[in-house]
Amino acid sequence: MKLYFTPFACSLAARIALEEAGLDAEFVQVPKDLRLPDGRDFTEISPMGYVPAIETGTGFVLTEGPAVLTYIAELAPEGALSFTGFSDAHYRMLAWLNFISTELHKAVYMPILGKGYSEGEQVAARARHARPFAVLSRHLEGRDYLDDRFTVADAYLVAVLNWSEFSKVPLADWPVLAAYRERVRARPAVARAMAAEWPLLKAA
Ligand SMILES: N[C@@H](CCC(=O)N[C@@H](CS)C(=O)NCC(=O)O)C(=O)O
Repeated sequence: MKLYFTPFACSLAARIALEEAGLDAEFVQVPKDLRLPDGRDFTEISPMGYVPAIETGTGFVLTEGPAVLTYIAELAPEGALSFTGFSDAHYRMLAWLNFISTELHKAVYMPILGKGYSEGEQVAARARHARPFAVLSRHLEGRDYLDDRFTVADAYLVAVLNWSEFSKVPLADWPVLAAYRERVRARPAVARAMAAEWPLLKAA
């Protein structure tokens, strides 16, 4: 499998999932001009030009973070990254993936970190963090992970919370969330994934 990524973007969640599951992959860094090393334009793979995208050995191409993460979770050894198919916990995980995608990634961080947003839009986006952070903080109080054990939803959440300082989203004011991020970052597979991308981010 190939993972198309940008250092420390949301695609970091997919790298964490692959590391956690011990799955092999080729990692292709998407350049700023979207021209891939093989000459293709990245929009031929991901029509919006967004990471993450995966390409399997059989040529199946999948985009959209929550779908990519669910796919990797299904490939992983049973129970490593998700819960059995038709279980309440499985659907809770899907709900968290959607929550992170819509209430945090797109609503809060994207207008701050993405291109083409006005200062007013950035201020409004930053202010939107309080409601989802309060929900998450209440939920994570007394819990190690979003559910009874680590899943791809935690991989996505840590990748998104990583952007807080850079976006001036005040994570330090939310001790439960700050402690959760430290706990997830301390997992060996998460630390390995972040260490792999750190020099690439600095070089970018
Ligand atoms: N709907 C996509 C959005 C992914 C997305 O926003 N990716 C960002 C990085 S975190 C990206 O590739 N941005 C490049 C750009 O804005 O040109 C998903 O959920 O996977």
